[in-house]
Amino acid sequence: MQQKHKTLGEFIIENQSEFQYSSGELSKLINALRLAAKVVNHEVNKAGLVDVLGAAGDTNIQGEDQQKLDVLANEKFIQTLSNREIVCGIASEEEDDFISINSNDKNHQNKYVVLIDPLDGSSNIDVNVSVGTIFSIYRRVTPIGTPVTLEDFLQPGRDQVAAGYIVYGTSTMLVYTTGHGVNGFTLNPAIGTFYLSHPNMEFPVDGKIYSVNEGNYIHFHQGVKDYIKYCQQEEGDRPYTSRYIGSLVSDFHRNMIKGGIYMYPKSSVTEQGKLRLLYECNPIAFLAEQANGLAIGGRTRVLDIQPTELHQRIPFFCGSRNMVAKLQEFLEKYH
Ligand code: AHM
Ligand code: MG
Repeated sequence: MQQKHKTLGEFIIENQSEFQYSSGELSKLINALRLAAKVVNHEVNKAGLVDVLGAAGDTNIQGEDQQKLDVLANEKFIQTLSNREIVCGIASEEEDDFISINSNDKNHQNKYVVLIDPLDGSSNIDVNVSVGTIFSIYRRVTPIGTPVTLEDFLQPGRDQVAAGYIVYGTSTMLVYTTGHGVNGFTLNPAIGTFYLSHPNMEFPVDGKIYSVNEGNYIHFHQGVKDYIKYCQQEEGDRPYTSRYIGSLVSDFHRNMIKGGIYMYPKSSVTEQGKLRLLYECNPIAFLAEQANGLAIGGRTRVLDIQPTELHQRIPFFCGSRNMVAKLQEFLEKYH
């Protein structure tokens, strides 16, 4: 049994043996993400001071250009991972192409690539609503010591070695999995340490919350429309409660704790859906399954989709097992 009040650092060391490839490299990598998370957390917490410190695009008193927070978060994560030389490649939602680290160095033995959405839901920052960072880690498929290629990043989600998110909410939490369940750590801002606060997180099998941007209802496919109507009907434990923050990490986090379903369907205006397979859907789907939930992209299991491009979008549904299964019944009716 895991004891409470363990620090994230202690937890990583104690659980290193569970990593399939336990050279300590993955532990170092998660430690680096933890460090970057603290830096970004500090910046996100200052966001309300933007009028005092200067808005993005302005020049501050030291003559430095102010940056948008999502650009800054992107830089912090990339810098931390590249400077510590613990990965061979990074792909980010904020970058057009992947970044190869020391790709010409034959002695470079690092085997992991990281895919990251540095600040998801960033349109929420201006109104002081929670945002998050999402990360996904794979073992490269090309030989160690050679430059990484697109193939190293276009792996199906089921091959993830680890995935997680940081939610910058009323408190800041880092939640991750290495394929052995999901654990959540809360930052004590006074001393800058993450503590294990949510061991073995699991979705309740049933839930009563549905999360979807209902403003787009008219554009949804019939199966999704019917499921939404089902959620609203008065019968048994329905109608369900509607909760939508518009920040995937926060909506997912709440639903995992309370029981619920998150939906971002494709529609007549967004034919592929909105969310990105590699930076958002795969890591969240890995967490969902590790927490005894389900994640589907249309009718397929998200983790089985073979990616074809870095910034690919898919329709995305995830959450409590019975809720996703019910939605699937509605989707099947129209196929
Ligand atoms: P982003 O990567 O541009 O921040 O977009 C992703 C976000 C998710 O966090 C959120 O669930 C969704 O977009 C909200 O989209 P919408 O405003 O269309 O409902
Ligand atoms: Mg995003």
